[in-house]
Amino acid sequence: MSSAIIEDPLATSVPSKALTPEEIPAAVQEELQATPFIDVHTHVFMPSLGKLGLWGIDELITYHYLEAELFRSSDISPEAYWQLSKGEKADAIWKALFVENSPISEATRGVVAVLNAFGLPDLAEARRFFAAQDLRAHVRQVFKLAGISEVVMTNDPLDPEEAPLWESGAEPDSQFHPVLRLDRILNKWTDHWRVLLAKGYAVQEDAGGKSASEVRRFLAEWHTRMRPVYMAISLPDTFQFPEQSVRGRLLAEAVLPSCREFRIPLSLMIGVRYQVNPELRLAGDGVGRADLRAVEHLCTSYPGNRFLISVLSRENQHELCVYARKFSNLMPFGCWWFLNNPSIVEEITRERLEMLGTSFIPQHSDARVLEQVIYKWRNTRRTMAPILSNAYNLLASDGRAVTRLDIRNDITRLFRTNFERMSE
Ligand code: HDL
Ligand code: ZN
Repeated sequence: MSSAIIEDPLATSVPSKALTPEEIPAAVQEELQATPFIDVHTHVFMPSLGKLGLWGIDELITYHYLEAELFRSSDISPEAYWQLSKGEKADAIWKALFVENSPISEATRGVVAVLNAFGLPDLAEARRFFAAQDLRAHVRQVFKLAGISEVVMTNDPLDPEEAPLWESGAEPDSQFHPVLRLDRILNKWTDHWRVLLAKGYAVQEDAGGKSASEVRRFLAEWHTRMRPVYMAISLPDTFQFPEQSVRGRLLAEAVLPSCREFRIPLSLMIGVRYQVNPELRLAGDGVGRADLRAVEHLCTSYPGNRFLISVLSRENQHELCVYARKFSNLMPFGCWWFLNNPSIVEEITRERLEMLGTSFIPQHSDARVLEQVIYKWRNTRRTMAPILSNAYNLLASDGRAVTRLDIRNDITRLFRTNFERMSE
């Protein structure tokens, strides 16, 4: 993990005098702005992974969040839409969501914010600008505009496009941390066990026999190759653990011991109802309330494992906070996917601060297109500022002086150290 780029607060002229209630909001804003964040879950890729990485205006506009919104504001059918080229898809979305209607949803406003960040007046100018960019220089500029020092990727060792790039030695990048994503193994074993078999792992269709130890060998080989900062899986709202299933067995006998061996967390993102509308493809997933007793069992039965957990249902958030109070090996993170909207982020973040203090990770971007980090982190800072100011004003009015150093240290813990310490 790269060291924090913020200078030692004590070495700067950060005053440790008590702030007045009137001074707190500005201090919070400034410290949020000055602290580079770690983005703990994204779908962006380091430049050495080539075309896997999505960036530029046509990718921004054809983000699956916007594709879902298109079909509510246009007569085009999904079937017709999928026949279009990337540029034609972007044109259709731009017309429906940005010209014929005001782009006031979270995802449409995000594109406006990115265009504004680069001073781009329209789609044509934006296309010319992005076409002229050198990717590596552009990444540095985008991270600077987003106020992030590094991102965590999502890397799939069974993706036929991505795996060969790692196997042929993709150049690592200190600003892009790899993650071993396990959905194809744990959720889609029947579709993928033969790929492992063909690679020389003695696995079986029922995941019996040596399958678990062979999956563990596979994970060890990819840990050596990729050096992931954690392993991750997305899970349905029906997720149960323990469970007499392939997923239950491979989690218990391969993934959890492997994470302990390599001293890296396991990230569980729970609550997806996959493909509730398959016509929308990547935009077709929904949300369901999960039974978090599976989390309770994992944290209780595997005290040597550390869990990064995000849940997709708003109704599960309070339970997750309560579980985090019971288990110090549980780190709640982010306001995931359908929750990443200011109205819900505020509710979730306030209850986390009230119940957990600064012992959680408030947000991740889940960015799929590079430049999305610019608006997703602008929005996070904008939503966080009044929440933190309110918390500090309550603290001050209850009798504890608040200094700028307190604020800086808390923000550093929330957006950097809580994550960095998960992999120590
Ligand atoms: O499984 C995941 O990591 C989710 O974040 C999905 O990628 C989802 O489609 C998404 O992009 N959410 O923001
Ligand atoms: Zn994601």
